[in-house]
Amino acid sequence: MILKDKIRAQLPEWRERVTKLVKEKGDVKVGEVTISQVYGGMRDVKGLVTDISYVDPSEGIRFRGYTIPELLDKLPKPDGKEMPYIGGLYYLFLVGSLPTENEALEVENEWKKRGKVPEYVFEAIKALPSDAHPMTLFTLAVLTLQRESIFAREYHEGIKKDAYWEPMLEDSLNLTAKLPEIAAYIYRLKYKNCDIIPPDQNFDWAGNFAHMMGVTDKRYEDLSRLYFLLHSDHESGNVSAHTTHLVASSLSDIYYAASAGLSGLAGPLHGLANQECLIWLLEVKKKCGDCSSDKETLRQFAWDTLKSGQVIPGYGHAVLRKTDPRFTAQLEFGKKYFPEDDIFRLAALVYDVVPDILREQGKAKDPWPNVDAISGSLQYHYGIKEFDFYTVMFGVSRIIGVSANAIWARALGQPIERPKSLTTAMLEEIAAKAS
Ligand code: AMX
Repeated sequence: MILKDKIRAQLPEWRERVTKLVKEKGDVKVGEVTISQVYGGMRDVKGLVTDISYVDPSEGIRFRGYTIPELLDKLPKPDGKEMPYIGGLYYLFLVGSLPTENEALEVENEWKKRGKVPEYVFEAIKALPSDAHPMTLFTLAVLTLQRESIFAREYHEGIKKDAYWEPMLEDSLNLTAKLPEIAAYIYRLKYKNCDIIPPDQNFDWAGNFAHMMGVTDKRYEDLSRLYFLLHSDHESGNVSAHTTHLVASSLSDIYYAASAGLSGLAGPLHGLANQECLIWLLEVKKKCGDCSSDKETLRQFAWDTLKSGQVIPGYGHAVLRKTDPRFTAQLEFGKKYFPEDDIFRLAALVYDVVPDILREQGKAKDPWPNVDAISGSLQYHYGIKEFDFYTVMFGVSRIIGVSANAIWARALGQPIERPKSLTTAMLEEIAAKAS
């Protein structure tokens, strides 16, 4: 397999680089930790390493050094389509360099070979009560697949440590291959009377998802490729990525680790934010129609939201200090294909109005939109109106990123995570000594 060969070829150099850095410069400080950080969710504590993505405060995310516009331009695309193969993105994450079309197709073909979802997964999902959240179904499906883990089996058979990454790669390919079908199955089971659309091998990974969702507009295939690319990775410190890394650091396999990450993604402060944004936009629409002739009403509505103590969903960012390029990529998509869509126009108008209001309010460090400010409105346009499902799509995409990271963490022998905790009395003592 090309992926395995290309990763294996890089490992001696990578391992030497990391060993040398740790051995010769292991005592060099990369930062300090304050009491606010200890009590404040470890915000900005530099304690993790990943070479797959980096969020630059002024530029937004880079994947393996490439910005979003660069990737949308350079990654290989299916014939006649505008958005790239996700197989090509996975290749980039795993190998570190841009794939040729054949290399992207190699990953897509691996996924086709490994895509069959065992019947017991569907049975497990169907056994849950009908009001179970789609994220519960999705997380359970991933966990159910754990019995397939090649890593777990080979570990118990005594595989050598420096080969751990190989079954991790096999497991990750086996898992990611099945995600589009599992997700679309959950959607059709819950919202379309269990009228399941089987996969079609003629589609690429993301196109097949669009097909199985039952969206007839062919453009939705491109939106799926775009969506899965944009949500795939975002450094290692966010909840889904960090949880996956933490769990995998105990040498749990990717099924255990990714399902834990998905449980974190299901929280309202993380993967649920996109649905909050859409709900807010729908409230705006109820209040002031399309607002296009009346920005003042929109302004008033935004101020009312702030004055009632709520945040404007989709605006602000922990790291970025300008418009999130993942927002811009989706805005461009909507402008190109459905500029007249009501909700999309409203999302675009909010972008004209809200940053000034947030600046005037003076609290948010970043008044600009993040990825969530618009993603729901694009799904809404194509008829995916069941908000609860949006986080499942986010999860499909996020496992691309976290599994790539987990393979590399294992290849570089990253150890079990074990930060140290202190008591409040100890922190008070440290504070007293410092003053
Ligand atoms: N509307 C109103 N107030 C906002 C705001 C917004 N969109 N964004 C930040 N603020 C406020 C904060 O609530 C905070 O107020 P406080 O001092 O009274 O507690 C103050 O501005 C400073 O916050 P910050 O340092 O600028 O932001 P942060 O790094 O603490 O948080 C984020 C970042 C995204 C959680 C925050 O901007 C926010 O709540 N935005 C709205 C919700 C949202 O879009 N969430 C998406 C999260 C992304 C994801 O995981 N999917």
